[in-house]
Amino acid sequence: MSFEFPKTFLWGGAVAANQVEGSHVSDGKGLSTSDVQPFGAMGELVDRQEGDFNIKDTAIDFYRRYEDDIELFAEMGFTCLRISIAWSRIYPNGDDAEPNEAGLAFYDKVFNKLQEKNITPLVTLSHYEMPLNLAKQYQGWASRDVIECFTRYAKTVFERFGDRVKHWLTFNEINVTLHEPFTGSGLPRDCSEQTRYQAIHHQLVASAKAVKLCHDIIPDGKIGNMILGAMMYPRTCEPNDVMQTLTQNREWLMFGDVQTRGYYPSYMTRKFKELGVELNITADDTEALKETIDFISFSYYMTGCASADPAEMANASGNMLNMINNPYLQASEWGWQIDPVGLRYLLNFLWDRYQKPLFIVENGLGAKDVVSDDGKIHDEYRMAYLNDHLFQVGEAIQDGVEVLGYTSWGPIDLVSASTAQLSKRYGFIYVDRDDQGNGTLERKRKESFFWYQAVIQSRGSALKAPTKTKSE
Ligand code: BGP
Repeated sequence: MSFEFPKTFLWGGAVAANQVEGSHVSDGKGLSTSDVQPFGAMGELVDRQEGDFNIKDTAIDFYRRYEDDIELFAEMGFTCLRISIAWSRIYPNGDDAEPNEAGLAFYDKVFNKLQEKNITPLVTLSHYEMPLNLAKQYQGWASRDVIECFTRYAKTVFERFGDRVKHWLTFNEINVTLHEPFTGSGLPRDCSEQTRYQAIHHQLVASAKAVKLCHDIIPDGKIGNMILGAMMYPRTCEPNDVMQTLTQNREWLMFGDVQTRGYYPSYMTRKFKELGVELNITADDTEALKETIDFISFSYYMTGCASADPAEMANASGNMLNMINNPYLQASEWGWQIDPVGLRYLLNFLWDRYQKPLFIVENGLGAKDVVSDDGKIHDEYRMAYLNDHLFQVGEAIQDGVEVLGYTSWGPIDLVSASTAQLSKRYGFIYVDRDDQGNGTLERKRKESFFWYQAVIQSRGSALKAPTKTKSE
């Protein structure tokens, strides 16, 4: 590709606290909702007993190894690292009057290290976790009181880190409550639509309030939302399939619509009516929602198809979502359908709809890597996947879309959010640890490490016209 990405384009990777840090009760941290999900977001919850194994308790030990890991990211040429703050490190119970200084001190060290390496932090306030106490005592986000707990937390971290952190995101994949209510909102899986949408409403209000706080406390800061970008295509061109596709896409677009426009889109009125949902929206909520985000961020792993035919929908699957397979696409080992062109399509679609800068904050291939006899990890399938996706990002930029940056998911192997496996590897850096927790935790550069380094160094001009992926 002869095209060079803009000089300001941010290149890097993305991780989440509960999937990398470990040290789940160190230095005053409280238990989080993630700490009681040993089988991942799609598994059952457990009441923790002393001695129970949860791979996230140690994860990849980023809590103690962050300096070396950041050195490796810097060696690859990262200009950006997306991390999340574990809310329960700062407010162990969520409703504490005072923050936990040791938790704040940890992130001080991380941000100082990033500053030393000239890596711009992009920080998510809540990535698939909240203090467990809030889920247990308050029914999670179903409670309006949690808005205040969250804004207290947001204010604390903006005031403490605002001098070094200028880029923020509110809730990771804010639409996830529709699919995994405990992961998204601390709610039971079988909660009613009324509870689920009220919790979502509270999150949208909390997000808007955090946006306002960020604007007030960090005047040169930028804050965005984060959506699971699950673009659906019609399974056929039969008009009812096309209409069904619009309906399903609106399930996630609704979040971006509220967060960019400051009010609910009109199509939700009918939807709420049909679901029998009556939201409690106060005058203060309506006012708060008016504070809109500065940019839109999203994760992108796959696309799927929608159909108006219930028999077709019965075969739907896909990462926590209801998607029919697209016969034109191949899938990863975990069945996630690989669609690089869909990323260009989504970028254009969001740009046309919102005219706000976009940031791809997750994208990557989970695969079972093998350490070869030569001691190396030849992950050519990952390079092919990322090459093809980044190539399409370049195309979108040439289409005129404003793209702020790209942080690949899991630049270092980490624990899977959906399945809690470590063997579902995304990294440029291999971590010696298996799903049972065996291994030295030693880090090793994969072949893709040097590939990504070259791509960043060339500002994308080293990318090649699309190649084939592992599954082909
Ligand atoms: C997104 C989550 C991430 C991450 C990623 C990959 O939905 O925001 O936390 O884990 O998906 O998914 P998984 O880890 O299940 O492979």
